[in-house]
Amino acid sequence: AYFYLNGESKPFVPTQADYQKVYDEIARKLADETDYDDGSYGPVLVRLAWHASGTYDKATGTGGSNGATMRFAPESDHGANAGLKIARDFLEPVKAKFPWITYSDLWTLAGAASIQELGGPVIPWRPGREDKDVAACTPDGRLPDAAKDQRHIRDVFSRMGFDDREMVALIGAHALGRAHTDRSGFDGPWDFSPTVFSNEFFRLLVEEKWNNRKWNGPAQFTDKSTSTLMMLPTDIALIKDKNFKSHVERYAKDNDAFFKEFSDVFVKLLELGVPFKSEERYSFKTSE
Ligand code: ZEM
Repeated sequence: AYFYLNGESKPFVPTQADYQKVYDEIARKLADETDYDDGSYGPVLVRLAWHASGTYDKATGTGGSNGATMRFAPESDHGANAGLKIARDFLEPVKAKFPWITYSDLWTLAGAASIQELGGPVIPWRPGREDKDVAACTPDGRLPDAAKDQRHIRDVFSRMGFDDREMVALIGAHALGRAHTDRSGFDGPWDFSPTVFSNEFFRLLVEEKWNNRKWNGPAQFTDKSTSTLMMLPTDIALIKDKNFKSHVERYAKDNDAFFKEFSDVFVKLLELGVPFKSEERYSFKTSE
């Protein structure tokens, strides 16, 4: 990535230290701007990184984080991407401050930074994505539909190249954030600490009793103890399916295993379809 700074003839080649500055700027904004949802933009940034990457199709090599085509309609208007303008807008001042970084590197770096800043594992990250134009937008329907079952989860995630264990680990990101009726139609947080990355989602899945919520919205589940939490039909599919459930139970018991396996699979997600020139990944320093 060469970037000519104003008036300078030397190409600017960013180093790990330059990317750490971008990380630090995102971390600073996360700490300062607490006027959102449960006090953090982190969850919606994780979702942006995931939706930018999860369009990947192994068979055709199309989609994925390379390109940042969600900047453009029609992709920005896909139903699954409702609400993600908030995350893209949050990152605009970071892009303005570090104009040499591509949007596709910035969005994925912000996802990695948010996982770390919210108490999750280190997410080794490498640069090299390039932004593409509107013609590279992916067709609608590549991201999963929460109303469906385990067959749909396997269809969508195996198209990206993931196995059962990786699918369960990835969906463990639902420890973070919440659903919004004006975005997906679903409503509520998955756990009691939606701004802390942990295995709480898995613990609640196995330890709590989940009933159908009686309401006017789409079919979702609510916890018997407090009726304040929610699970999507696809989340409940993780305990209905025998093989998925074995991983849910393992992660519920072993947070270290979850952190390790989540980090590996999130790295893989953010890199799907990217023609990297370098093997080297950077492990960013988490802020205090
Ligand atoms: Zn989610 N996700 N997701 N997810 N997701 C939502 C929110 C968040 C599915 C899904 O339909 C939904 C993964 C997998 C899957 C996050 C991260 C990751 C919401 C609520 C829905 C409906 C949106 C709203 O209303 O704001 C389905 C069906 C999935 C697979 C079967 C994976 C993989 C993720 C990351 C690795 C995060 C962090 C959120 C919370 C966003 C927020 O704004 O708080």
